Amino acid sequence: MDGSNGSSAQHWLTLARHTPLGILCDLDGTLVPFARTPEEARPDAGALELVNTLAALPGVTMAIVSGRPKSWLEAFFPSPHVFLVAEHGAARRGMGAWENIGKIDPAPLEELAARLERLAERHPGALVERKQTTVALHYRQVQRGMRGELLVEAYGIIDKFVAKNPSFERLEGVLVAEIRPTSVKKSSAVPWVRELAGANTRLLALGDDVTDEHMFRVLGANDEAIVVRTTERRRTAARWELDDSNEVRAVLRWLQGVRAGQTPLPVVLPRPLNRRAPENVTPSRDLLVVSNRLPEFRPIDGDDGERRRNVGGLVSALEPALRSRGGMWLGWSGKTVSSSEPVTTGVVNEAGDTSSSVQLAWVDYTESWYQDYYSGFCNGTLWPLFHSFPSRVEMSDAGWAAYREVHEAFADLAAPHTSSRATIWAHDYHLLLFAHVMRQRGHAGPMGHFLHIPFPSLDIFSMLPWAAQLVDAMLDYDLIGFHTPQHVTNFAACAAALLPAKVSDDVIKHRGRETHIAALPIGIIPDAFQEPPEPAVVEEVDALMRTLGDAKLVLGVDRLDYTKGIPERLTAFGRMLEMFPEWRGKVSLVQISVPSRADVPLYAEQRATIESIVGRLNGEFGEAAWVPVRYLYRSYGKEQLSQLYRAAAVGYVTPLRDGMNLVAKEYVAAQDPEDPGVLMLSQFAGAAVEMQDAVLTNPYYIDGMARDLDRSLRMRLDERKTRHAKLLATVERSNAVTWAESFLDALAACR
Ligand code: GDG
Repeated sequence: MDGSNGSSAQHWLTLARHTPLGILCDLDGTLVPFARTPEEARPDAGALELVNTLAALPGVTMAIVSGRPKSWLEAFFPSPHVFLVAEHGAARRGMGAWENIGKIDPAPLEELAARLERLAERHPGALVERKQTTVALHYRQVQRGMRGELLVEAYGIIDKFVAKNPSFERLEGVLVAEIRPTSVKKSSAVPWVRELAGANTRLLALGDDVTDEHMFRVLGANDEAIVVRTTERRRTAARWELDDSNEVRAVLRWLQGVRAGQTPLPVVLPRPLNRRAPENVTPSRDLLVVSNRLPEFRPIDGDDGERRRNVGGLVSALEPALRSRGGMWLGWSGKTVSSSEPVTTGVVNEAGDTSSSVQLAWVDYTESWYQDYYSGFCNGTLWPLFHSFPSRVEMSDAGWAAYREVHEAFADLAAPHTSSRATIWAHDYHLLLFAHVMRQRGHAGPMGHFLHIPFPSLDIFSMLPWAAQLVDAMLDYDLIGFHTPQHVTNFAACAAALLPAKVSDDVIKHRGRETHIAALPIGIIPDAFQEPPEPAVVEEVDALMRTLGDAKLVLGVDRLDYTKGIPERLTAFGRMLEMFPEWRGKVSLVQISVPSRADVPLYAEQRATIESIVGRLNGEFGEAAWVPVRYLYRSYGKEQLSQLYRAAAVGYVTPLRDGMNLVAKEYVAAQDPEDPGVLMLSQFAGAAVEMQDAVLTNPYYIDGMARDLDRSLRMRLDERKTRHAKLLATVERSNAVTWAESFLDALAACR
């Protein structure tokens, strides 16, 4: 007997005795435990007997409401007393006869199923289940850590299909993604059973999956729903919960005993779910991602704006993990409010009300936070310091105070929405103190941090008056990830020098805690740069290419930032034209500078510097039919970027310092393997550690860079192919999703 209180017991006794009583019970994960494959999950003799006995009781209507096909259900439940709902409601059998619900044309699913099957062949453990009106991709048996990669590709295929075929939708179940007709939902079973059972029926629905929520949501005030918590917690419309199929069977057996006139003691009763104001409750999330800026989730074109698709590399990397865990992403809304106004915070579901969708939570910044925290401490102090530009560092007490204040604001919002055991993953230099403020609020779960920019050497880092406090607070994380082994070494050296901490290569012990430190270099999603672009996209870049004539293209793409070494890069290009005049008229540099932090004076200065160098070079070398440098201060879509990358003979990636540099990886991914361009890469980009087959260059040494550029432009096809093949293998081996999964796996392993 569990600790259920007397009123719960009375409540259940009243329901169990009610006539007529309708029971709607899901199978997989509810009455039958999950097995490794759908074939292996078969109702055993105990489950079959229980269902048949309940169905035979007077005053009870017993319906199995499942996603399984009708032939499968019929094989197990031949008795006409058991009502069956197959494929989530597409077909149903009451009183012995099957009827199909609605007109569904399953033809478009054929090609989708074939594509998913080809995908599954490449991912051991993945399994495609083809039903009459749905296709399901099961990934329960795919090894953890390998699932994300599968899902990114699968979602790509499925989302395109759904966009083309709006009568179908993707639904995520427990380790299964299912594509099914939007018109068919388990909710249709509720009025059907109610009608069949007769006037005054009370219903009891049991299920574990998001598809069962459709049933739960349409139940009446006198009905009850029990959610089976086989996996992570998520939003539910049920008022009661049970742990597993054993408990479900125990409750149903008890109910059967009650109706048979016995008064059995309940071995277990459904436990009430604590429900605060039901409309506003945000469920506790098991994975919280925190970053300064929230990912952009843009509506799909032509859609009603409810379903959204994400843009941006970090989002693609984290999306599978967030979706499969029903995670939340917390960040700045991008909005500033006057300091006298209250700061608004909020939480929304990113994709309508699907309970497994990602939630977004945000904080607005006051103007003074924007000034002192974002522009000040983050971008005026930490950014230049961590990139080893000490002369550009600005420091103020107000900056440090605002830095701490904003962390408190983020934690105030995160704490009530996150279970105290949830996994938290914070990103970048904006959030170095987040673990510290969350531990102060009692957070006990694993917390990790990934630093996207370099961590500097001790002599640079110790210029910060709050250096020791910062490292001390960072040691409240369980895992800190960096792009390169050098960043790890730098951090360890700072901890050893500034704190009474015990430091080894990969663990720092301090204040009775252990923090693991590791190099976990980020990757990209290579496929995203390999797909052929849409014709409309092609035209704009083609027009740009036509202006270059036959000249070879050297391409630079960066946010406009002084760390990216754009003036040095332009100067080296000019120097190359001086040293190797034979290139004049035969090569053009296209430099795309994406506007960034334009309101910070240093960035405005940088822009002016770049523009004046471009003007000088074009004035000095330009001819009527040839413009040496095309400078574009704007951003391009990913497809246009891919097209430009592919057209470029040299990817000219020469930051003075960079945590990683994704453009280098994207350039490699986009090349034609039969005629690839050459990646010229700064030795001070984190990417250089993994990409030793690039032409590595020193961006501070202009003559050297000019020679390296000449060498890259002259490189023969066989050498280009050899280098590219090795670089591509690196880029494909560890991609953005494997990176996210490895980080989360490493974080879980810390505990
Ligand atoms: C920080 C670290 C680290 C560029 N132009 C456009 C555009 N981009 C995209 C690129 C690339 C991304 O922006 C730039 O990433 P980077 O890695 O090169 O540089 P940061 O922005 O400084 O990123 C860096 C990174 O974090 C990840 O950890 O590698 O070291 O500084 O993905 O494709 N995207 C679009 N239009 C453009 O015009 N859509």
